[in-house]
Amino acid sequence: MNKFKRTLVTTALPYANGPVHIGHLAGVYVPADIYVRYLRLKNEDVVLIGGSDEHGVPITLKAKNEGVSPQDIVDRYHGIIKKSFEDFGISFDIYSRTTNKTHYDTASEFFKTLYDKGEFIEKETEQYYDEEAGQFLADRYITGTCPHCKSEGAYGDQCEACGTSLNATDLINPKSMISGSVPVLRKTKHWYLPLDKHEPFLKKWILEEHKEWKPNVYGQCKSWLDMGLQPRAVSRDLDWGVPVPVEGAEGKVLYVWFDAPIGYISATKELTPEWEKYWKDPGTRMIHFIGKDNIVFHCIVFPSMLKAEGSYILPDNVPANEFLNLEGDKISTSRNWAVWLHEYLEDFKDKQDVLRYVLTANAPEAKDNDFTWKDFQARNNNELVAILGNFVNRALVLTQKYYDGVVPAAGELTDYDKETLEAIPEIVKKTEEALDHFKFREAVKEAMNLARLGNKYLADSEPWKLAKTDPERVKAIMNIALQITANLAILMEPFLPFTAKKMQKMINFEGKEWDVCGKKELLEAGHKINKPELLFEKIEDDEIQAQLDRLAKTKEDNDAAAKEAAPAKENISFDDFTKMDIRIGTILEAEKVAKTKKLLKLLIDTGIDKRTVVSGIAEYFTPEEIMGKQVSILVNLAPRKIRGIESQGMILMAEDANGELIFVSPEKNIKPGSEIR
Ligand code: B3M
Ligand code: ZN
Repeated sequence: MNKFKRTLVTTALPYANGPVHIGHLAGVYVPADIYVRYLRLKNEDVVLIGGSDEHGVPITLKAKNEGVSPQDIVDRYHGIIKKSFEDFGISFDIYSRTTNKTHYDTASEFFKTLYDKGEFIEKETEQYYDEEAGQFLADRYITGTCPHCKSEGAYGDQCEACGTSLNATDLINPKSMISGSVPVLRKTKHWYLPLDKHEPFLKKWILEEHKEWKPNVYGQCKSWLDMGLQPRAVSRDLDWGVPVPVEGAEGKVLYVWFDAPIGYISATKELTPEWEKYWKDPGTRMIHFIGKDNIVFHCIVFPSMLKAEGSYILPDNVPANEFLNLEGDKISTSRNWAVWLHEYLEDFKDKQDVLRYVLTANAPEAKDNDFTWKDFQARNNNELVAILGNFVNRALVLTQKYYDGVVPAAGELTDYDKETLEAIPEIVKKTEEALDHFKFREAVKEAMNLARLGNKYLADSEPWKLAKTDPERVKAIMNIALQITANLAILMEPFLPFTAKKMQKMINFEGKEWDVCGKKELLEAGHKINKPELLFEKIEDDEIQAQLDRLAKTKEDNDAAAKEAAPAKENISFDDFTKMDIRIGTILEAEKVAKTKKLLKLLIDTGIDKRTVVSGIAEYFTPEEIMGKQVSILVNLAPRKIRGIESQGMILMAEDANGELIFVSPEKNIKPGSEIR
């Protein structure tokens, strides 16, 4: 039935330069985890491999910006990412990282093998060099004017204004982002993987032998192959990464996309001394779970590397997902437009399965999809609570009530009972079929259909009305409801592992395997179940509103940041400046000026005297919250009357492009009257 003896499942290694968000989970890790849990329940030999991708230019840039080392950055985020995956029950057999020694050795050796086999071509090209900083510049380190749309601030690899991919040498007026100096062209040598050489093989292997791959994956491969492949550089002039292990390659490292997929191999090595059987035995089926932006690397580049090496197997399938958007906009780390996994758990404690469920039911399998908080709430309240939770709770509570928690014998069955029981194995079969084909949306929908079936069965049969009049009938109904519950406790495990564990505990049905699924008599008469607890709870409107408010605030902040700062004013002399007498003062009293919206009357201790100042800040601050605050005050501004009150001076405020006001206050308390200059 299956020509494979074991399965190796890999998940894209997230860059360790930020935490992970719902897009990561929906696109890669939840589907991979569902798949692996399913295979494990079927008792198959399967390993789930993951880890952090800790190389690449963005990590070095972030380190530079923060004034720390790249290692500091990746240590920080590797920890956060690993914890998030654990919290969400992503059941890695190993979650490794690409800065460890095993990986350096493995990547280095892999390169060396290809090098010795003559699988690379060496090319000398001209690349930008920063003479002040004394280093070659990665394309991301260079900015300039875009040759296409002429906008400033285009990067050496891409203009973000018009979206064109660029070569650094295309930029007009290039500037190094490290020193700000004008870079010069210098000769440098690199190693290239001649993808063109592998093209005939790839065409046959993908286009002819893997027609079953998902249409989005197959289609992307086809268009790459139709365009024709070019040699790709596999080394970079950079000081962060795996050093190129050949003589004369000082200051060069392996390109991050060369070493990262080898990370899958290194992690397997760390996991087990038998790693080779997973990577080299044709009896292994290798599956890469990735997002759509990684397709070319996993379907074309990495297979070419493996093929060139010669002793490795190739992936059997690459079920890449499309992207998940958030409330209609692309998820973006730099714009903070995301639901971060660690933050989700602060707000929705212990609700991992709710998010897993929503992300699976709405997974971006065939096209980009949108996550909305309203949909999240609706799926929780109308599906998890109202269908699955409600059914299981009813079945268990009634069993406690009528039979003290002991499964009753079914006795005689009606046609409706038999039909209901017949439906169980059918639903299980459909769920399996969907899982086998990486159709996780469909799979979870089928699994929920079993809960729907149970819910409808109980609602139709109304055992609570028959308790007195027809106790034999009630026994049959409750027996069937419990068989459905037991089936659900296994069927749901790949999707909702935390909930399934709870269910299994509640019905005293732990440690079972997938093969019991679909059976009509999982719980024998006389089997004792435990006390039920609620599986899910309603999510209220205010919880959802809080999330929407947070996103609205992010939008506002982003808009404000995008607005230009006001243009600079004309120069003044130092004398002009010293004419202003600016001091620190303390607000002693504050009250609203009657019949105005904006004005507060303040009494300020200026260190020289105590004086009244009228300030237009009432829309931003209440009198109570600013009492006692230290502020900056221009004390020699000529007094003027505002609404009949003499204002003696002016409080200094900072105002952003959106008109938000904040005080300019000393960093710590200082004596009133201290001069600002
Ligand atoms: N780190 C890109 C990404 O996170 C890259 C994946 C590597 S998989 C070997 O999208
Ligand atoms: Zn442009």
